[in-house]
Amino acid sequence: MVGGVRVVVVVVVMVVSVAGGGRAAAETPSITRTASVPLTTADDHQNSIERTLQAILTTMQENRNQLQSSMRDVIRAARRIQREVAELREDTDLILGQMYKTSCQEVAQDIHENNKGRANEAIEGVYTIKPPKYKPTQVRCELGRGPVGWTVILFRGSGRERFNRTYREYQEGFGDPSDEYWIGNELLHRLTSWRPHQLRVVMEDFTGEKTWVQYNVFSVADSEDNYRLTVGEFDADSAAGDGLKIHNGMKFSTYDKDDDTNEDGNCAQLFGGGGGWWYAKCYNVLPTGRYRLVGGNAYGGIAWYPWRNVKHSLKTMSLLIRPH
Ligand SMILES: [Ca+2]
Repeated sequence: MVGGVRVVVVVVVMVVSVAGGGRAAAETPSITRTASVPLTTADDHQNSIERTLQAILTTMQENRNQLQSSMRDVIRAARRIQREVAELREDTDLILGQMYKTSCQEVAQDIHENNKGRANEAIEGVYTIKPPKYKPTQVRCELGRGPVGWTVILFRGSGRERFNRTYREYQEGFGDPSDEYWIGNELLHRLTSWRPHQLRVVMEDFTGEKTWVQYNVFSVADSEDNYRLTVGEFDADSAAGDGLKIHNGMKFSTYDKDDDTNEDGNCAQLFGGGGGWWYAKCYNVLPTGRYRLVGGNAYGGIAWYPWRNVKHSLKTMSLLIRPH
């Protein structure tokens, strides 16, 4: 704005006259009047506006600075809280870690030490374990006479539990650790990624014949990798054959999540049992199959090929793991 500008107020008065008697309307020419406002008054008015605007701008700048400063405080506080929460989590993990054993192997070692090295009876029971960075969880332990403890990750043998479950349920685990149950894929990952583990499978058919196999490598990947199975170093002394060969390297699939290598369908849905498993195209071994009260001759039951025909349901099956 330049000082001394003449402020002119233009008043335009439009007078419209309407011709009567149904004739078309006619416009009367506009009359323009101009009026001068005294210069000093206009300058004062302008200065006042400028002062007001300046005051508003100053206030806005102050508010902006204050807001920026508050934002910085909030960000600093949020970072501090994040750090404190992380420390608290670590502390909680440490405290819980002192309260619970990390695996059935540690439970066995603890009992063995309390017995001052004397051999204890082989026992089986439900214990609470807590691997690092995972919640305390009840699991079934099979403890040997020496400092040897196996964690049961699956048991079949009563038919009381339903195994056609969702991916989410297999992830979390389900069932009763003192009876039929699945330990949960997330816990399996935590246990086997923390330390190298071996796997033992013990099974029985309906004639009462029993057998076992062992693998010296067993681990389960994280959820990002769909809990992919790594199983190997089959123990040559095993009493039955290597059924898990085709399952090695497979992702975990359930009836609601198909990650098998069968392009023609979802193995978990195809055989009527609906159990989740590391299906390939589709299976030689199926511990999560349908529980049948007799061996039978149908797909979808609890199976271990090559010990028994893949259509021959078994009476019991336990999967156990141990760090080594
Ligand atoms: Ca498929």
